Amino acid sequence: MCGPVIDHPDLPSPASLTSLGWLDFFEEQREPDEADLVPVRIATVHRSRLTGLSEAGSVELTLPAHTNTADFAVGDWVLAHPRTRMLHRRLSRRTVLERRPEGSRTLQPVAANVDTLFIVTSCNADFNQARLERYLALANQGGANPVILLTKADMAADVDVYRRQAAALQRGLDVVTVHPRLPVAARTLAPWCGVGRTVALVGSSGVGKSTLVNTLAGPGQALAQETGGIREHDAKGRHTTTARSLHAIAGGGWVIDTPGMRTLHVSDAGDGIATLFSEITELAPSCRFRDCTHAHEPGCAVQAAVADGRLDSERLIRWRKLLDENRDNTPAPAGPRGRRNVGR
Ligand SMILES: Nc1nc2c(ncn2[C@@H]2O[C@H](COP(=O)(O)OP(=O)(O)OP(=O)(O)O)[C@@H](O)[C@H]2O)c(=O)[nH]1
Ligand SMILES: [Mg+2]
Ligand SMILES: [Zn+2]
Repeated sequence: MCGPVIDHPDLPSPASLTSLGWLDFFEEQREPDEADLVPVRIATVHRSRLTGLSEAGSVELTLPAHTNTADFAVGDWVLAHPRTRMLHRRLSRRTVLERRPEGSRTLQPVAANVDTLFIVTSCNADFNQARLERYLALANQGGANPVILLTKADMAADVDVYRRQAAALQRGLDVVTVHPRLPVAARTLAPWCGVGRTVALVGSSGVGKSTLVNTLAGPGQALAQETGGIREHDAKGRHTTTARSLHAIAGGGWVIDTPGMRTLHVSDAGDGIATLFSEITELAPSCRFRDCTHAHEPGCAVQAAVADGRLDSERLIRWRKLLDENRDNTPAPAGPRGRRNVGR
């Protein structure tokens, strides 16, 4: 008879459900006939395999026929049979980060049950306000708290310029400078980490995500994440990480590493965009016309804010562009009302 534990050198050792991030929110989803099943947190998702963590340790799940592993995300909670390790079902997610891959019709979950999304950018040519806004929309939409991490400050002339630009992207947004290779980074990020909490790292290739994972995991980490070099002449990273994975943080909590994304297309993110551009969406009710597009109408409160310098005209342009892209990418709901109103 084999027990529920399979040793995976790349996965951490046993932990309590609470320390794995289990909450009443998940417990309440258990049906009476599911009392004997064990909760497992998904740690890696492969084409035909799912690995996870249970109270007993690392688990390789047995998958029922016709399981589509693409329906699962790192960070998901599932119920499984304790002896056969047979996957029973996935529990509803508290938060989910989803993107639509180029050319795909369906959203793909990037990570689930993430409390804080660390959006990582280096202080060089990678820094791009429009790209950061896309990540912010993704976090807002999925229910994760976004924090901007500025890396490679040691190679930038004036970090404050980047910090100011990042902080202006969303009201109340935290912006933190970290050096991913230095142990002090773990202390800097401690306010968002801790027992039972989950953070995820997203951003372009080469900005230092995996380096930061290794620093947060500390010297006890079983298998370090591979980190890459960078082509310094154009500041573009190579893609070193190729899959998403869950790692234990030395001081408690979990961090999800993701591969660098070249482009992030927004779709189904109307609410996330409205939160991101709240200074614009909050002005709209003051416009003379209820269906004001804030482009050319008289009595437009948004245009008035641009005119007197309260609102950056570039920001208005980026808002419009993101909203248009979101509308084009979001399938219209069935029914007579046609295209979904995405907040304009
Ligand atoms: N000078 C300096 N180098 C850094 C800093 N952060 C990361 N690096 C280096 O940048 C390179 C790329 O780091 P990775 O951690 O592999 O980047 P990544 O974001 O995981 O990249 P992908 O896996 O391709 O998405 C490594 O050589 C790091 O040591 C920093 O703050 N300063
Ligand atoms: Mg990486
Ligand atoms: Zn208007």
